[in-house]
Amino acid sequence: MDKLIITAALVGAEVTKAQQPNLPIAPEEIALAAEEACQAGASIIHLHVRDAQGRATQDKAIFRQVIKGIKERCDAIIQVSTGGAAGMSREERLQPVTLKPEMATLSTGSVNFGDEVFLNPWGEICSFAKTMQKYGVKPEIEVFEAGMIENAKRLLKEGFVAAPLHFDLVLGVPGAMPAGPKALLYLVDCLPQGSTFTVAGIGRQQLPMAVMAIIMGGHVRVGFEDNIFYSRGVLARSNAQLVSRVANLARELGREVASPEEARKVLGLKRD
Ligand code: KMH
Ligand code: ZN
Repeated sequence: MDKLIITAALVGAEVTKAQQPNLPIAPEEIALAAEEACQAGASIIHLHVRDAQGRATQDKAIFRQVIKGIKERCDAIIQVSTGGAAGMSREERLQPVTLKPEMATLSTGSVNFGDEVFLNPWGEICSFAKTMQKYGVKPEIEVFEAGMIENAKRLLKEGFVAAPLHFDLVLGVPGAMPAGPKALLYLVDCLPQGSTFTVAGIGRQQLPMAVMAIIMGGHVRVGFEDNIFYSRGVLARSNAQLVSRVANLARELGREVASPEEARKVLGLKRD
């Protein structure tokens, strides 16, 4: 098995400071949280940013500032979100890709997302993929429902993305694919041969899904974007605390944790 790549999804678009007082929001807070997560074993930072009021934004200037801060502090692979928040326009969502980060997310279908709809029609998916090709950014294909894997295969067939693909299997978003062992096994079974995958369990499913991913040879995403608790009713102290638990579990289970440089090799990333 490859060494375990841990992605830290530090902030997301939906969680608030009222729900999780340790949520990093300001650019310096996000950069510091990235450094701590990296020290705890994360090799990818999945990045959303917020404006001065704490609202989700895809503002290029804020992404630039946060990416600079992270790069000054650690060597993690930066993976910008192109999902942003439900309801954002294609142009708004694509802004951080033009900064040429090493990776960006690519959601390959539409899905109910809590009370909202996260809309990704086919034409827009192609245009996101084309923009990533243009800027030399490796997509992480975000899968919230099984049909999204079929769209990824179509992208591959039509030349919008190149193999080997890397997926993030997100399980447990309210209104989307529920989390559980059978769901995860099914999704992994659907992946094109040679793909790598990360598993992101939402809420209380974060930990059990992470353990399954470790055992199955997949990779793991944790962080406040997906789950704000350490255990039932107990808020996590930091993103790093969640990363650290997964790193320790992986070692206990006999799986080593990848450094950013080792993660780049597994994912076929070339530094610019
Ligand atoms: N906030 C969600 C609507 C991504 O980062 O690309 C979409 C999302 C996916 O978070
Ligand atoms: Zn995200």
